[in-house]
Amino acid sequence: MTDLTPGFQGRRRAVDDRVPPGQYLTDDFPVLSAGPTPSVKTDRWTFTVTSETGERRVWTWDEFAALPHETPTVDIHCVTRWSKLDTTWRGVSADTLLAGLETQADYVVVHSFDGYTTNLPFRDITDGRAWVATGYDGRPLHAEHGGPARFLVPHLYFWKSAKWVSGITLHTEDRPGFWERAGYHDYGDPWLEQRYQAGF
Ligand SMILES: Nc1nc2c(c(=O)[nH]1)N[C@H]1C(S)=C(S)[C@@H](COP(=O)(O)O)O[C@H]1N2
Ligand SMILES: [Mo]
Repeated sequence: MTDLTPGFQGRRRAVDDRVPPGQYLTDDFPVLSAGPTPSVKTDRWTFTVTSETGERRVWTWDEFAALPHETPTVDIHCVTRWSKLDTTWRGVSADTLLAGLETQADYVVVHSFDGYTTNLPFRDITDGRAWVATGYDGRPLHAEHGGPARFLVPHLYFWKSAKWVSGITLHTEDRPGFWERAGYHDYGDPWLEQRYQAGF
């Protein structure tokens, strides 16, 4: 392969390094939902953060839209083995939603309007690693992909990125969510292939 330019080799290696073990790349955006797509109207949409002591922060759609937004470009990895590189979203960082909140919580549960839940360590939604996304690829987020708003935690398998998100609750103990109770891994690191729990 001595005829390849260093630049080409460099780019190829960089892409391979971004695909976790057991995953293949796709340019499609598959839709994976446990049930039908719920109709979530923005005029009745709210996002609620509830701390372990019951302190609540609630945003309406308009209040949420007024928060500072970011446009992260990230790679996403589904446990069904597809990965998609350089997806661009628009959303509010979880850091913004949690700023100044008094909490001793070590875990969060993300809640959705369809009843879906998923659990994460609290630290995994801090430091610019999680967003509530309302836009994808320059457009409002399509309902099939979780619109009007979904959670986005790209460093974990995509089932942790709850669609049609309604809020997060903070907890001092771990509370497994929908797929985690059905045998998916509690944490779901794609680089460690944490797909399913032992025993399922
Ligand atoms: N509310 C809700 N969120 C959800 C799901 C769901 O069924 N309901 N499925 C999860 C799973 S298993 C995956 S892989 C991703 C799929 O997101 P996509 O349909 O946008 O590709 O959403 C996750 N978030
Ligand atoms: Mo999934």
